[in-house]
Amino acid sequence: MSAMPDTPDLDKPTPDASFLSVPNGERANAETRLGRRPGYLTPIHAFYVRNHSPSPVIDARTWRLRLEGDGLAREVCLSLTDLAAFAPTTRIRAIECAGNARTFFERDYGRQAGNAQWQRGAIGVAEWTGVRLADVLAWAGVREDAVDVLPEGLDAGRFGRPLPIAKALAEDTLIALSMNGEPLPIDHGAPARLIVSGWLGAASVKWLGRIEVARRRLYTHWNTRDYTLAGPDYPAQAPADGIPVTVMPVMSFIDLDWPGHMSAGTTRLHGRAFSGEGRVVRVEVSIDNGPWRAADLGDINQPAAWVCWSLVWQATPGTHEIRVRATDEQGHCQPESVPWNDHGVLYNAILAHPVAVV
Ligand SMILES: Nc1nc2c(c(=O)[nH]1)N[C@H]1C(S)=C(S)[C@@H](COP(=O)(O)O)O[C@H]1N2
Ligand SMILES: [Mo]
Repeated sequence: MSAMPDTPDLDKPTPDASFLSVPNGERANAETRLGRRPGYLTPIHAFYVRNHSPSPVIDARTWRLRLEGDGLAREVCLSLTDLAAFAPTTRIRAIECAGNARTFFERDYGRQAGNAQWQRGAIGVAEWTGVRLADVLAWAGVREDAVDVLPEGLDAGRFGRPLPIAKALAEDTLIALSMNGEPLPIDHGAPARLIVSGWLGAASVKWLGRIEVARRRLYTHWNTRDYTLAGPDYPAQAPADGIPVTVMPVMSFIDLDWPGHMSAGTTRLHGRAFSGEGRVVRVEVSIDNGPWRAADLGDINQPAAWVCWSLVWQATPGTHEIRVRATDEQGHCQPESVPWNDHGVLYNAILAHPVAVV
C-alpha cells in the first residue's frame, strides 16, 4: 500500500477526496459522487471501488496467469510479457455493481436489502486496454464443448464469478492491463483484470490469477448466494438461491448530489444514462410531475457505456423533484418501481431526485 492514501483503506491517491464517499462504512469500498460531474470517462481517482477483500499488492514481474480445466486442450501459464504478444484491444466500457442504488430498497420498503448500501455511485466508465480473452483462450486450445469459464482473483477471498463460454468469447470481453491510459491501479485489479461488457461488475474479476475453462456449469458463492435475484418473488435456480444476475438494466442519473442544491435562474441540468443491453437512445426528464421532455444526448454513445444528457431548465426557488427515465435500443425503459429482492440487486426504478433551488 502507498504510504499515505487520502481515503482510508484505498491504495489509490484520491486528491479530491470529495469525489468518493464510503457506503455505510464498508471498508475498502467507495462510490463516485456523481454530483461532482466526473466527466465522460470517470477519472481513476473518482472511480468507485468494490472489494470483497482488501486490494492485494501483486509483483507484476513474478505474476502469472494460469489457464486450466477440461475445456482446454492444454494448461498454460502466461506472464505479462506473454500477454503483450496478443493483439492490443481498447474499449470504452462501464462497470456497474449489481448492487448500485441498493439504498433505495430501504427507502421503498423500509428495510435494508443486502450489504454495501450504495447510493448512485457504484458505476464508472473507463477506457480499458488489454487483450481479448477469446484470443488467449484460442491460443490455449479452447474446446468446442467448453461450457463455462471461471476467472479467479488473487485477493484473499479468491473472488470469482463464472461466465458462459459465449460471453467469455465475446469480442469485447477483455483481459485489461490499463485503465484510462495508465497501468491498471492496484484498487482496480493490477496487474490484470477482466472487463465483461454490460454485465454486473462482479463478472469483471480483478487481480486475475487463474482462469478455469470447464465442460460443465461452474458455480461459486458469487453466482449462487450473492448477485442473484432472490426472495419471495423469485424462484430458486438450484444450486443458486435465485436467478443469477447477468446483464445490467437501463438506468439514469442526474449529476447532482442527493439532495441537490442549485441557484435559481436558467440553468442546464446534466446527467448520464446507461444500459448493459446496448446504447441508450432516449432520455426524458419530468420536473415536479410535469410532462416528460426529451433531453439532449451527448456525442459519445458507446454500447454498454453511458451517454451524457442535458436539458435547459428555468429553476425557480423552492424544492423540486426531478425524474429522469432512459430507454435503450432494445426498447427497455426504466420502471416506476422495482420489486423487493433479498440481496438488493438491479435497482433501476425512476428516481425522484430532490433538488433545493435558492
Ligand atoms: N478479485 C476480485 N474481483 C472483483 C471484486 C472483488 O472483490 N475481488 N469485486 C467485484 C465487484 S462486485 C465489482 S462491482 C467490481 C468493481 O470494480 P472496481 O472496484 O474496479 O470499480 O469488481 C469486481 N471484481
Ligand atoms: Mo459488485
